[in-house]
Amino acid sequence: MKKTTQLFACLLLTALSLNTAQADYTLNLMRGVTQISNDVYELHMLILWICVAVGALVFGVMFFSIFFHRKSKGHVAATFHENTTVEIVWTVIPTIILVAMAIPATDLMRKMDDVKGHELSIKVTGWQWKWEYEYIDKCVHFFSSLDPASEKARQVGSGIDPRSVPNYLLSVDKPLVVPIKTKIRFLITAGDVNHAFWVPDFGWKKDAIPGFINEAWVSVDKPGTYRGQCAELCGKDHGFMPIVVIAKEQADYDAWLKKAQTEPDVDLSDQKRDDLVAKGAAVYEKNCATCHMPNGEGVPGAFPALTKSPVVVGDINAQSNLILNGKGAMPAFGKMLNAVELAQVITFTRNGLGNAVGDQIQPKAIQDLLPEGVSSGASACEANAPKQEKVDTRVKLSLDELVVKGEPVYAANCAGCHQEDGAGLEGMFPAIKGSALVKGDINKQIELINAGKGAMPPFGAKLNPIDFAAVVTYTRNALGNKMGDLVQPAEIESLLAAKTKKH
Ligand code: HEC
Ligand code: HEC
Ligand SMILES: [Cu+2]
Repeated sequence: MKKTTQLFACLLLTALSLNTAQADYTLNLMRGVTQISNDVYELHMLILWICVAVGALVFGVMFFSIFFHRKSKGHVAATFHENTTVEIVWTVIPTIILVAMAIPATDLMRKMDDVKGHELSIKVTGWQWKWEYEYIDKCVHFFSSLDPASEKARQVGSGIDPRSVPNYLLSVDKPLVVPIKTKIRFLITAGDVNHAFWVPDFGWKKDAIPGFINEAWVSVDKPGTYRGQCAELCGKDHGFMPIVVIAKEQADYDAWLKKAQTEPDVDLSDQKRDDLVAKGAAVYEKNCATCHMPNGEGVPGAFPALTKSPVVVGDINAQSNLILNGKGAMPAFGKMLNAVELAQVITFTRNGLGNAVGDQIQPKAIQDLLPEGVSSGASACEANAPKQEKVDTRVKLSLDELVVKGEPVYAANCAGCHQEDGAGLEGMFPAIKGSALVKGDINKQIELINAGKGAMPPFGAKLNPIDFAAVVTYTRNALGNKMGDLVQPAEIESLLAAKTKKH
């Protein structure tokens, strides 16, 4: 008896404290911020009141009978067994009640599942332990991780009082931003283990399962910041992958989208030095080894050695600036590689190729070195967009016109290796001047420039047909060559189209 009293007192106190001590907590479901979440709330209330009515009725009859027909009053229990009428009644009535409850519930579940007519699709991928968001066809893609303030405070022995951190464990570095009053479809999946996407204000929770795509949708009624969490135990940092959705008015969202589209499509979070070095080796191999040689010894007189180079063992920001902006024949990589690749290759040159400076640069620091508004690497938009802008290849150009157009294309794309005057570099890059290939079959030359060979990069996907035709014609009629022939953009286009079809 004493135990029961204590239990009841305890429950009562909990209920009271939930209700009053902290305004953030209430006993009931929240209404949320969408039509569906409101419908869920209404359905929940409807079912609750049906349950209350059934409970009141059943317990009412029971308590009435127990009290008014008790033995001490002289009542004697009936002795009948089996009563078909009673059994039918207590089967049929609950069945009717259940069916009556199932009708609105099914109707609402169908509405929740119906993504027809969505105006925006966002792919959500759960990772250990962050969320990845991709705005389909909008060229926006980013990762969202626990915000630095919570991250710092959560470390064991950080000495930071979590209560001093606003929205502790419920804020992120890059929130998901959506327009209000727009039907948004979420395509939810996971990259490693099971997670679940849950924003209570949306009125639903969806599993994120590797290899599966679950759908859900939302149309947020009013602007605001809505917070949620991963709702599936997904490993040791399950509690540290919150979700933050910011709903904005259409105009504000459009402005945000425009800005987001120019941001680089990479995960800028910090990496360990060993990882940077390991990945940087591959970036170096692909982008730098042609000139600085695979082991970093360079080519005397042409390309400086990186091994023991004063630039490489010197100030890391100065080195980074040189690699971002280029110098003389050294190309500017700020626009060719993304911030992550740049951080990797720079850290690699300082801790590989016979150097051991022991420091590193992180992708975020690279981003900061770039001028305001310029972002390194291809943004999601550029990466998704067709490689070449559409040009009209029906134009017929004269030989002189092609040569004039070809000169800047050569300077921008070829001179770094073959030199401005086409003399090439002994033993490294063949001369264009007097080259057997340039003096030979034009189709063979087109093939080489399209597909590349050895250290010669492929240009088929990089140059549009007009620039391609111009640079080919330029090499054959300038830089000391005088073939007198030309190729038209339309021919390049059909040659390259025939090539891609064969594959
Ligand atoms: C097309 C050839 C070429 C490629 C490709 C190239 N570089 Fe260079 N690099 C040069 C030249 C030429 C210089 C000398 C620039 C100057 O001082 O005028 C140079 C200078 C440097 C220097 C300064 C070295 C010193 O001691 O002065 C560093 C560091 C460097 N490059 C790193 C890289 C990295 C990293 C990559 C790949 C991401 C790369 N380079 C790709 C040609 C190239
Ligand atoms: C990163 C350095 C590099 C760049 C940039 C480059 N090339 Fe080359 N190119 C080479 C190398 C290396 C070869 C030799 C390939 C082989 O035969 O293995 C070559 C070969 C050639 C040849 C054949 C020369 C011969 O006689 O064998 C032509 C023509 C040529 N390149 C034209 C171009 C044009 C046009 C561009 C610009 C659109 C260009 N290259 C850009 C490195 C480069
Ligand atoms: Cu998770």
